[in-house]
Amino acid sequence: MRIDFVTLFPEMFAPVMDASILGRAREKGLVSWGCVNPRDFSEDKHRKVDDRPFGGGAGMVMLAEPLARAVESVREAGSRVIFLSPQGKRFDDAMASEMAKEKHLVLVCGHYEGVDERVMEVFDEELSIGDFVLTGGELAAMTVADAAVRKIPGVLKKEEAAARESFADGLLDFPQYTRPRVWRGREVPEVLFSGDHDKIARWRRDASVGATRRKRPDLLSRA
Ligand code: 4G4
Repeated sequence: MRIDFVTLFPEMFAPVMDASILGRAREKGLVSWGCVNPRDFSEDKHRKVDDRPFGGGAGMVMLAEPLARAVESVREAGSRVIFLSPQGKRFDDAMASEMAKEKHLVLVCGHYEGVDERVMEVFDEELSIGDFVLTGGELAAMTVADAAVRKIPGVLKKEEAAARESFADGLLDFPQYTRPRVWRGREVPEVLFSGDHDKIARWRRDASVGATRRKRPDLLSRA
């Protein structure tokens, strides 16, 4: 998969996109990414990318033309161009699974008070990672990229892949334990030492359902 981020702040991306599992995915050739900066497409001698809103009010609005040109410089037949915004459709794990099958994602990051409404037609869809406002779309774009890339076959090792199945069944993860067997007087559940793998699987399923009922009852009614 190829991912292009359209962003005024390209320096934000390498520390996230080249670290840990995403970095390993890139080294393996499973994903490649790059940034395109609307500032490089500004027609203005001061490389201006924003202006004051018509009708007045606080803050600045991103200019349509540099943003459109930046998108058009990377978009190809078959690209999926996604704008991250608080007004978008809520992103979830099922969408991440669909996205993992794409050849080319273009993730567009807004800034200031938002973008000129007329540029929206260059985007295929508008997504939100949750009901909160960020200073810019970069963290939302990288969140979407991370959730999609980890679903590409071969990105996760076998032992890492287990965690994927858990959310896919609509339940929260069961609790995990590691050494020491007793930590500050708190013991690991005995069943995990039983060696009875069916029994352990049943205990984990029950623990998943219990955790979901307590922490996220809204997920249970949907499942
Ligand atoms: C578009 C319009 C995404 C983008 C306005 C982006 C939250 C999300 C932005 C803005 C974002 C999200 C600057 C308000 C960038 N904030 N929930 N900010 N703002 O996915």
